[in-house]
Amino acid sequence: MRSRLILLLLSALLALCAAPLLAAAANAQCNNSTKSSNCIRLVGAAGGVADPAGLFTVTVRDCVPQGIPGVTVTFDFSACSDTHVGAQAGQPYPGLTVDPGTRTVSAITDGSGVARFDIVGAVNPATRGTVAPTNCAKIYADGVLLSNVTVNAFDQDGISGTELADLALWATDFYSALNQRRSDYDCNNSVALPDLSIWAVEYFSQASLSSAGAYAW
Ligand SMILES: [Ca+2]
Ligand SMILES: [Ca+2]
Repeated sequence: MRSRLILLLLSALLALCAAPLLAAAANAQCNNSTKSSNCIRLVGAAGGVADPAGLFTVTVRDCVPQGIPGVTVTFDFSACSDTHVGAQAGQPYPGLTVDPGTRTVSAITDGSGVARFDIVGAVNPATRGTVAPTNCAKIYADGVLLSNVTVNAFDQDGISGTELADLALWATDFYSALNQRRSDYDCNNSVALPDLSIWAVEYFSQASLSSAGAYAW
């Protein structure tokens, strides 16, 4: 009787230990994770607060599907040639970790499996001659590729936040007909007048009055 009880206890203990492993294995087999948009907007800040126009969420779920807390969600911007991200000190949004070496920005999922980003960044004037492709940024969850997103930025020169000089640079993209994704604010792979309308709303919001003081790359 006693040995049977011990066996039962051991079985229960093994099941408890195996549960997280099984969840991790199951998660590798199915991807129920979601993102808030197909494009991420790099923004400025005002009064020490990152512009809410740049808010982006990634929700990491297992096969149940249920949100997984404590997962490191990472944006890899290394293939996004014409934009760059502010250095760690210039990222007021809480919980972001900038790695200049790998050109990544990471955040940890909360109790509901949600990782939140609001990244200060801009078009890089030094590489403006390049055109980053659609879906240049990769999103990883604990190192596993989840998805890709396109990157745009209201601040076209990387200084003084979103101001009229940026509008002039946006216009050069508009007239070039190259459909640079950096200037495509409604995320339809085309630079057109509706994007100008979105830029104007952003400009008058005055939520991106300042740029990053320094850039991570
Ligand atoms: Ca600017
Ligand atoms: Ca567009």
